[in-house]
Amino acid sequence: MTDMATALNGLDQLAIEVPSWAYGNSGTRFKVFGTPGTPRTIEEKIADAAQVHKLTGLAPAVALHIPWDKVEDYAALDRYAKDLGVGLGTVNSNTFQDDVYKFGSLTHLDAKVRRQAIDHHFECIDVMDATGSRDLKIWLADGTNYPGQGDMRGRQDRLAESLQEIYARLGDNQRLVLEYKFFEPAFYHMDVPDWGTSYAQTLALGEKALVCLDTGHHAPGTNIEFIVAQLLRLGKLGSFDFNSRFYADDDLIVGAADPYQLFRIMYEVIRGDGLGPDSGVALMLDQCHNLEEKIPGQIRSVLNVQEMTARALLVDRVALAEAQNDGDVLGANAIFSDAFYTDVRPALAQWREERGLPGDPLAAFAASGYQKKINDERVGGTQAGWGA
Ligand code: LRH
Ligand code: MN
Ligand code: MN
Repeated sequence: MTDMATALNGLDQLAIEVPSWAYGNSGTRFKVFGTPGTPRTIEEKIADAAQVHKLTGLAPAVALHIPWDKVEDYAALDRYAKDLGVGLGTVNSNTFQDDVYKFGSLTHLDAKVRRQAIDHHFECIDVMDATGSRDLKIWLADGTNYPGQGDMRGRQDRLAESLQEIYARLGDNQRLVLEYKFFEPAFYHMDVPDWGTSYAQTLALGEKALVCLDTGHHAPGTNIEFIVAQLLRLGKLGSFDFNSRFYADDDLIVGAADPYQLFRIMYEVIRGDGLGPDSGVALMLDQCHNLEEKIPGQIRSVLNVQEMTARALLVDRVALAEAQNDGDVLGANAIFSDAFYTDVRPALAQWREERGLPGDPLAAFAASGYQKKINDERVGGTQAGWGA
């Protein structure tokens, strides 16, 4: 196995974007439970996100969702975030909550609806210009519920045209990432259901268009790390939305359901040079905390990503290649899984302390009094939710 000190050096490359919406209330279609201290404004969401970074050193950027995080002055919001020690990251568009998009947005039959959806993306690019954000993330709820309901092929053509207009608006240092999802809210077909569709659409646009992989957006049993390896090979992996799932798009704490899968994904990220600020791959969380407190929930997630990255860095790639070349099936598998089964937690606590961070960020948060402070302060107003 690679020695621990060498492996942990690689962790300095790790930076994870947290989503603004993780700090608001969320739930299922049955109930959204309120939580004391929940932010009422984007400024309060950013303040909470800053706590995650302060205690872990892992989460220097906050992703925005427009119009959920709409403000008058985005440059001022960026300055506010920087004063708290974080930056503003990916800008997510939203064409999934307005009545006008009932039958689609960028794919809609009616040119007026497509125009409105394209203009919304132009507005998102204006936000990026003000915040200095690099990435515009597009996830579309577009699709149909019944065979025959729509012309799937015509919808692909209209999608390509709409994306082309949006792409043409991007600045030199800006990118578009197209997220796919195999079902929901549409149940027969989604217009961007899989990485192949996202790849084909972004390839047609050009090199500033890339694929976003949300780990909760595949059919059960899908080998996600294979998709990661393939997209990195093709130079088309732009970003991740990390979360974990038992059944569908559960949006649970990253690594909670299947830490081994997270390890395998991070191994392919490292193998494909996808780790680090210059890699062009943005590691983002996309989560909802329905029952648990949100700030510790986000801390748990970024720590899980760090822990599985550390274990993946432990894989002895030279020995693994030798075993693979020798056709040593069990030997190769043992080298791979030995790294996974290594407890890196004591070494990570030390790694943090060496960097002036608390060895146990969750305990430090509990001891900080921050939760009590916001519970007391944030009374009145409307708690932000997933969608507000
Ligand atoms: C869709 C999705 C997409 C949205 C977010 C709120 O399921 O993953 O990334 O922007 O959830
Ligand atoms: Mn997502
Ligand atoms: Mn999702």
